[in-house]
Amino acid sequence: MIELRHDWTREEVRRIHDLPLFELLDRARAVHRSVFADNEVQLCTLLSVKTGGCPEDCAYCPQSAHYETQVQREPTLDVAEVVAAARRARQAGATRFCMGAAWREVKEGAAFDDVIDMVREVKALGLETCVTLGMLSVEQARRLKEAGLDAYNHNLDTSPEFYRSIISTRTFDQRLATLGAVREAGISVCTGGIIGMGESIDDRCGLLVKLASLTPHPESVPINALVRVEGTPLAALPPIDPLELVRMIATARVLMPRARVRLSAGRTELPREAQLLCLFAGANSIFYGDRLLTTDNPEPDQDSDLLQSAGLVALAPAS
Ligand code: SAM
Ligand code: DTB
Ligand code: SF4
Repeated sequence: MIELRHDWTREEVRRIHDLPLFELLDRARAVHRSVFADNEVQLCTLLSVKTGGCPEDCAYCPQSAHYETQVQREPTLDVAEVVAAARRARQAGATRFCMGAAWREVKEGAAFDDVIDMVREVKALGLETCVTLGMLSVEQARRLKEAGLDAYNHNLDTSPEFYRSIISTRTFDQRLATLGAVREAGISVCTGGIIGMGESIDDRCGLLVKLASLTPHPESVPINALVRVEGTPLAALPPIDPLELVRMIATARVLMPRARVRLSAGRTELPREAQLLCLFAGANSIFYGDRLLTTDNPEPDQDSDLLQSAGLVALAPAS
């Protein structure tokens, strides 16, 4: 029996995070193998259904209207285009389709009605559905649930203290409130964060404490390495050491045994051995497809090779 705890302290988490690497890997692997089939990786495909022009000032984000980046503001995609992309993703082997909108929050109206239709139609293809639309109310979450939404992504991003130096236009508590609305509507919670934004190791542990304090634990925890985008305030930061990502993933795995931990943004800069080490350490999902929302992801062929080279298999659709 694995114990699920929600009361980890930052010190305890730091001790786990800082274990000798092989000891940390052993602990994470033991937890991972007690919950999941060892060689299965879920493939998720992302699509930006509304790109750019976002009023929030998230310092990492190329879609914020506060920064001059290559990303152009675009209208919401047609439902038919989104469904066609979802069909292609399913054909390529993805079992989860995640639609993102560069919104501060969900507003009632035609655009939200369209997203509701997207969810309904993508769900009808037999894919798991996930959306990330910014803040939302319980009522809006209920409408999404009714349409067939499986999961809502809304990241805590970093520790409550460091959060303030990354985003000024909304608070950490507002993020928690949205996650509460998602949970209340019976939608599964996808929430994680980003490393490489200049935060300390304690900040990373602080984020993990907050994620693990959610009761129940989030079903899905994306761990992103910052994609450093020209024009954003974080563009000139140094890249992370890949082993930092390995440690972050392994610690998340120990704290949240049943969560699907997702090796998310930042893989184009990670050597394949480092990616495999992340999957060894407890990640069991990747984004599959050559684009994330607005930035590059490895080519599908490369990813197929990556999995094959290690004898990993893509998670089959739930029957
Ligand atoms: N606007 C919505 C929101 O922020 O909740 C949804 C879309 S937003 C792009 C989803 C998540 O992508 C962010 O919370 C952040 O964690 C991640 N993200 C955005 N830009 C990133 C970057 N440059 N590198 C790594 N992760 C990033
Ligand atoms: C998450 O944690 N990572 C994904 C997904 N949730 C929505 C988004 C990554 C975005 C990377 C930057 C971009 O492509 O715009
Ligand atoms: Fe907007 Fe989301 Fe980007 Fe923040 S992360 S600027 S809320 S699109």
